[in-house]
Amino acid sequence: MTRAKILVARAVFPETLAKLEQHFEVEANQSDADWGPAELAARLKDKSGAFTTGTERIDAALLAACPQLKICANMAVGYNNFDVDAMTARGVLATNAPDVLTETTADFGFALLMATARRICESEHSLRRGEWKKWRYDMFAGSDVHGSTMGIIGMGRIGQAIARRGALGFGMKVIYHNRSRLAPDLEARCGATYASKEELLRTADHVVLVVPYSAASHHTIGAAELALMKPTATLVNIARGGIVDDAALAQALKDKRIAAAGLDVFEGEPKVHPGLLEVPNVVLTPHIASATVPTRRAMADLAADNLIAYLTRGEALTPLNPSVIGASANP
Ligand code: 8YV
Repeated sequence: MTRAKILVARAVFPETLAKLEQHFEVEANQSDADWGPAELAARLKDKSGAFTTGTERIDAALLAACPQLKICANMAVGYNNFDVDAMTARGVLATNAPDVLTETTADFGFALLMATARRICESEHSLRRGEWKKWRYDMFAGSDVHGSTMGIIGMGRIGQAIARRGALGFGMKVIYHNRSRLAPDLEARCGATYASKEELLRTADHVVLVVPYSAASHHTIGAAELALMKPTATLVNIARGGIVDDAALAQALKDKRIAAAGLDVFEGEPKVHPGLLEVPNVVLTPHIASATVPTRRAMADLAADNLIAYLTRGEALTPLNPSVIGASANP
């Protein structure tokens, strides 16, 4: 039996490659070379499957050049790099990697919130620069996390996991805003109450963004929203670049319009808005919210298992466009 050909578009754990090689003829990118869209399309031309991360754009132009393609498995829960409608139209299955990263990503969201509110990075940088000569009553005095009000925008699995940490572990009042309101029992389990976006921005001491990126959520936080926030408030973005207008945020931080921000994602990353690099009251991390070894392994395994399940059995574990299964002439 001939084995299906797949492309692994980025460097992955050697164990992930070995697992895929048991089932497929694999072209890998273990040197993690930067393939632009044209090279990605050229390499995918004769492949049935693609193992992608959040950085590879799968759109109508690429799909038109890759007629053999049947599945793209994303090693990420977010899938704004996929044009799912175009994939569905072409009969290409899209899968993501939900659930396995929920708790790890929520841990990181909380860590970023703590680091931001308690000025951990700013004070550490100052210490390293040799500026700690004596103690002072107001030295790096930040804002409290326990007992404060946390406003979460985007109340999916990760938002809910952050809410539970805040309500149960830190005695926070948790309010949230989401496209649709959670069922009352779920709200109770998260210790969270629904608020309008405006009410949330006006009243929260800490605003945490966990909303998926789409055209509708572009610049969920811009100058107008920042102007509604308390001057003592912090803002944390672990969602996607583009959810925040980074230029407006850099200006708000410079003007001390809000106290501080913690950012794991950026518009146009890995580029970071220069204004954000200039201000001290921001914690910047390079998109690592899901980066623990066990979680990254679980994400890679899930993406690999989706490829194996679909290309060998016509099944999928976490499909985004399940209508394609069965409808596709030759899974
Ligand atoms: C990924 C993420 O590590 O899962 C997501 O949506 O943002 C991260 O966990 C990143 O997208 C690389 O695939």
